Amino acid sequence: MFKLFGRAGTASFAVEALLEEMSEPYELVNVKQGNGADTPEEFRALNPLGQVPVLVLPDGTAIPESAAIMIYLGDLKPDLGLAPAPSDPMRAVYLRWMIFLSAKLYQSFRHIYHAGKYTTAADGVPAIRAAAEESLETDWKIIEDALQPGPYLLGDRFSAVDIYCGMFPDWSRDRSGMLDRHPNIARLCEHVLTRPAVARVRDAHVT
Ligand SMILES: N[C@@H](CCC(=O)N[C@@H](CS)C(=O)NCC(=O)O)C(=O)O
Repeated sequence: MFKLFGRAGTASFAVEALLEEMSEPYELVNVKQGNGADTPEEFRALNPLGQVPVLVLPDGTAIPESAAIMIYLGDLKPDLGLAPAPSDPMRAVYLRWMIFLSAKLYQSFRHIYHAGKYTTAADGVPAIRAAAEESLETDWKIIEDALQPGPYLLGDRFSAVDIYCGMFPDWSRDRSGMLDRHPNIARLCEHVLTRPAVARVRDAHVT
């Protein structure tokens, strides 16, 4: 069985939702924020960064990095159609969005919520955070434009990357304002977050 190290309000939401979508059983292990003494020894060995999510495969292989986990799981049961096959031209588009979400949008959020980790200046946090808020606006605009005609990132084809994408608006300080300004993202959320498998886990992640 899979073991997922996660925490409410983090990217373990997307992984849990994908596992539910696949009807894959998993054990969820809650990891407290930080990498302190109360962080399970087992977890620190799996990810020295102390970040969640980390998925441990039935054979014991550990995968940190949310995009890697989403890509791995999306490919696991091809019959479910959760990811374009490697030979499908849409595969490149799919990978592009997985990486954009992980390397760009997620990083904008990290710079907002963990701003102190991105500066050594005693008074550097407000500037890091302000730049990250601007960066985030750029990211939303790029996603919004890509969702035309939509409704998904691969057009009319739902895939695992939409679950990943649909998670991030919940992290916005002003979710409803952001979605008002980005109707295509709002539509994607409407489609994705109402899927029974996704809705089942979302309540535990949204406060
Ligand atoms: N690149 C990593 C980032 C993971 C990450 O930032 N996780 C957050 C929760 S959403 C975390 O564990 N933060 C605690 C920390 O950075 O100390 C991924 O995509 O999984």
